[in-house]
Amino acid sequence: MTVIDDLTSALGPGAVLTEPDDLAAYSTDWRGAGSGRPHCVVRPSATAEVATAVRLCHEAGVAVVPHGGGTGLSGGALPDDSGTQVVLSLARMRRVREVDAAGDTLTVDAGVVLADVQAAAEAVDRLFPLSLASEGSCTIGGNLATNAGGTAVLRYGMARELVLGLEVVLADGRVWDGLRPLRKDNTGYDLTQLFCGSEGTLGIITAATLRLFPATPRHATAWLALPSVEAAVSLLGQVRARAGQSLAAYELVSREALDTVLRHVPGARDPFGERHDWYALVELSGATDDEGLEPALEAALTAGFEASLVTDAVVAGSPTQRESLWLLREGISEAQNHDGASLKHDVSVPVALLPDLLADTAGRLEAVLPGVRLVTYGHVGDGNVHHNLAAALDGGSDDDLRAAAGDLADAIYDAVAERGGSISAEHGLGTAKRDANAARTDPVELDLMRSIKQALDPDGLMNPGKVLPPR
Ligand code: FAD
Ligand code: 2HG
Ligand code: ZN
Repeated sequence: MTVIDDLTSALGPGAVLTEPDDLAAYSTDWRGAGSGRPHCVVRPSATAEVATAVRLCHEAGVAVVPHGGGTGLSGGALPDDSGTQVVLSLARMRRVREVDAAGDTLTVDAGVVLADVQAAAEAVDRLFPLSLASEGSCTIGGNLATNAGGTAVLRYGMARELVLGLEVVLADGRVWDGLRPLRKDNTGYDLTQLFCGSEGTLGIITAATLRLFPATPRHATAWLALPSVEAAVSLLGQVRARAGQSLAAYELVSREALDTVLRHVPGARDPFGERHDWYALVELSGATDDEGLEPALEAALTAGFEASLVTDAVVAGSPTQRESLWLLREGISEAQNHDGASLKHDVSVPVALLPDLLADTAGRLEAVLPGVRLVTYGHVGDGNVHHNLAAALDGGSDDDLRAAAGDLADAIYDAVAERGGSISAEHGLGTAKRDANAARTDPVELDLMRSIKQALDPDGLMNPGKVLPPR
């Protein structure tokens, strides 16, 4: 019996895909930037079926690659080219298991799409604050496995800060039930946090108990033109001083990034008549009308204009206008998919060092590939920028860009390392950033990670080749 026969007889023929047409969707990622060859795709519909599938693969010595929404940007959900790895899709595990409005928790299957998690919270007048442009496709299991960030981190934290408990299928097929809705629980090592950000290399998340927050249906949103990244960082302080906990998002967009959206996203429109070098999207949010969101935003903008930190501003006057401002920020990643090759670098440094990092890398990148286009944007409030690179529009070539990819990445990563930063702030390592990270990580830290991997997955069958380089 092959593992396909075993899986088919245990889970039924409908749960195992083997036809080339069916496998195609699991053979490439959202960007079309990576590829792999699945042996088959197994689609369990419940935790017990995930456990059975993983146990059968374990017994057969076959590697398992978990797959959520397939929107990850580091190649983590792709099998390798060997044609021997089984992709395990959580797409049929879409059950909202329990909503506890009194306890402010929500328990869901791992395959529930993030937008549906948000909607389940909204249905009981609560907020699940994780917010990504991919929220209509990514799954909560994938979000936790990558410890996703997004636009609400400065107020609510990364995905790992939004989870209280997990249910996980381990490498040998046993199920760990850690679905505890407790806010306080000091009973030993924090296993829940161990699985967050582990990118499917330690086990398969099958369900999660999540934290809910008070709903924030009121918003005050502004799109600002700024003279520099220094101004963006200084203005952040001004906004914080006036908005306090109401500050919900503070996003940076370079002119190159805005131009990319304007070229490719239908309905996108530059709110200003003039061109500017930098833009910020600032949003305050709250529960009621009497929280003074508009006055706080106005006071911050007035201070910003007086200190020459802001050169122009538009404040959303309606939900539709708010959406159109957000489109200019959230549309960037999608727009880049239609704008030729893009080398993605998702880096973070302490926020005060961002201006210096961007100035320094601009010079280093120009020295490697004259004219290279810096499509920079990101979550400036968290010190996290997407320092994406594209070929010059006039005369640049994607081939030249790709040929210089290694040197361009080194230029960015060296500058980041010199400032104590991270070369993967929120997208994880997968295969795309695995080696670059290992080359820059303290050997003691790498050893600790290898020990954890060895303890939880001694046969190396859980998403092998991701996060840690093969020995
Ligand atoms: P997949 O892509 O399917 O998988 C990602 C990784 O998690 C893989 O290693 C996979 O093996 C593993 N995995 C998936 N499900 C499980 C599971 N149940 N158990 C164990 N391992 C699992 N990321 C951010 O952090 N911030 C952003 O702002 C952001 N914006 C994005 C915008 C766009 C347009 C796109 C396309 C992506 C964006 N991302 C962002 C990337 C982000 O990582 C993913 O969108 C999301 O977190 C991945 O979820 P997924 O379900 O698609 O996971
Ligand atoms: C974002 O912030 C995402 O829009 C995607 O993290 C970043 O595509 C990217 O590089
Ligand atoms: Zn991002």
